[in-house]
Amino acid sequence: MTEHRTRALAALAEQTIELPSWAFGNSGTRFKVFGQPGVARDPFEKLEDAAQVHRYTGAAPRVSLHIPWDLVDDYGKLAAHAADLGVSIGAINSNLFQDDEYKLGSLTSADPAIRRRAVEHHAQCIEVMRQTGSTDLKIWLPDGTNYPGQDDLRARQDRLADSLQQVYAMLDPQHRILLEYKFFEPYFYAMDIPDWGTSLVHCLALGEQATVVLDTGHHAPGTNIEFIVMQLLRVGRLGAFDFNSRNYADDDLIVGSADPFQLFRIMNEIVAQDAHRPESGVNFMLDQCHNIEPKIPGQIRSVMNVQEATAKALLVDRAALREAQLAGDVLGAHGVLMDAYSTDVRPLLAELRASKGLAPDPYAAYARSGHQERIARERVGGQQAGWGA
Ligand code: RM4
Ligand code: MN
Repeated sequence: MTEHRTRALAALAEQTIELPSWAFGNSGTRFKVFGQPGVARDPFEKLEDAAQVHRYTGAAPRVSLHIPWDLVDDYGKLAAHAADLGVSIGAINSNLFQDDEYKLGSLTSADPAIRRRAVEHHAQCIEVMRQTGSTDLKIWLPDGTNYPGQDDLRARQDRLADSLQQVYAMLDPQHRILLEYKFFEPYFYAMDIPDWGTSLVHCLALGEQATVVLDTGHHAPGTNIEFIVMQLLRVGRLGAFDFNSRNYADDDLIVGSADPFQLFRIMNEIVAQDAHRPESGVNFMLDQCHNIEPKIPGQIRSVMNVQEATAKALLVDRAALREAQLAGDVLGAHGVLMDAYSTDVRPLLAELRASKGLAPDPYAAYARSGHQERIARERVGGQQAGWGA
């Protein structure tokens, strides 16, 4: 066990988790957006909040941006601000769901002028990547249809393939496309990228710089997500996660909150293929909104939950597991996994944090810091950032 612990500590020390800028703005339900005192008013303040999460966890050094929600005049200045705070800019998310013209589709639209506009938006995002040093262009396609017969499903795929090809052609060599899928919403009959298979088919057609992003909230209930993780790793196309927790729909709750065992099963497949290592290229991002809970502590809790699931996965006795599997020892093999899952890894993570000069409990350390009270006091005036701002 001590040997496992040592290896787990070394692996955990290298693990990083990317934070979404939109987690730090006001958000809510379809019915009401709840404001909170001290919430960031612009992308610069969002980065300051993200830097707090990194300061107490030591594991969250990058922040994803959403364009145009995080539009600024000078991206060089924003990147420099991030660097001053000890963080950097991560994935750039495009936005294809807020313009009236996109009602019937963006990259899939039957109207060539609308498709061109959607492609051009990605040129703008790629420019932001160049100015911020970001390497990941994340595309979540909200396109789809509500009624059978509304549009030609095949034609929509063909138009999508063509639009994506144009976006892909604009990438620099170090850039990647992260192509996200979602089984329903905002449209309810047929989404144009509803599942990992469709995303993968498009990525394979595009080329090696295109990879799939798996949002844990974007599957039908009961879907075996860890199987998808295994398969995408097997073919070298798992580019990133959007981590969150769902109960009913795309709930965007704190990852691992309702089903920590699912998060463990996912991380177990990751560790089994060594994809937790930074060289694997898998970007472990959060995609969450904190509607009723405070934002910075919500992100800290999320990072801690990913770390706990990873630590447990690293403690799985792989040799014993393989032996039991080869011997056909069904319950023995299952027991090896459950032993790791049942381990209290909080002391291990406290040790990891001590080795980085951090407090053992980042959540408590942030609460003690007085930062939350300070931003509530100081951030007065101006417009708080929110969904779409
Ligand atoms: C989508 C998807 C994307 C996110 C948007 C705002 O459901 O998860 O990742 O950018 O929401
Ligand atoms: Mn997502």
